[in-house]
Amino acid sequence: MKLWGRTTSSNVQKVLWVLEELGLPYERFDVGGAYGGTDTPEYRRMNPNRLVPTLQDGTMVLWESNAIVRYVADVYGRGLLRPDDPKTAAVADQWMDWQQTTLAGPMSALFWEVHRKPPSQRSAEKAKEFTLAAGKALAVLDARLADAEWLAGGRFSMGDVPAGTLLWRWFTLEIDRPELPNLAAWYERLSARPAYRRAVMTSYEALRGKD
Ligand SMILES: N[C@@H](CCC(=O)N[C@@H](CS)C(=O)NCC(=O)O)C(=O)O
Repeated sequence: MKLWGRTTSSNVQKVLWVLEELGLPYERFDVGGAYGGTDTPEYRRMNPNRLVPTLQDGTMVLWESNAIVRYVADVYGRGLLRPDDPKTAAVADQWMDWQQTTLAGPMSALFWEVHRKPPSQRSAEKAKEFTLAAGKALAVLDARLADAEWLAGGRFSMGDVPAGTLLWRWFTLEIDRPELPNLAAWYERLSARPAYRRAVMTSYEALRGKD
């Protein structure tokens, strides 16, 4: 497989994580952010949105990170990433959609405010506002994780990947985090996975260099 996307993108990290989780061979190309390369005719033909990630698997070309995670789980990770039971798979799907529609917005606003913006342009007030908004969304995860170890139930699955990817940022940014004990315990479980450490827990120094 071929993956286009800089490793500092959380959406690229989701794909890297599932490829690493399944031990699949792949080649990755630095594209996006400071690397550029998303506005060439070749790239636009693969991904008309000019965003990362893009995955190629043989003749198949796919964009939208969660769609890619579902595809990889379906084709290569049945029973592991993609739960066999359709009801459990539907719950995994639900949390994946929730990440895109509910969590990604406030988390992205927060990340830009406290990390990506040059320090002189950051606002403590906005950081507080965005921390509150992200914390409110994450409280929904915390409540879910009071009844289950993983988002789809008793086992790790693709359902944990999109929201789990954003947790590293949440727990390492310099912000005043609300207490969410079930979320913290889930983050510890995620951090124990070598694939998560390799794909998601990259250093801020690396992030700063190539934003
Ligand atoms: N909904 C898309 C969003 C993709 C997206 O916004 N990617 C960002 C990075 S996280 C991007 O390509 N930004 C421009 C760039 O890196 O040049 C997905 O989940 O794949």
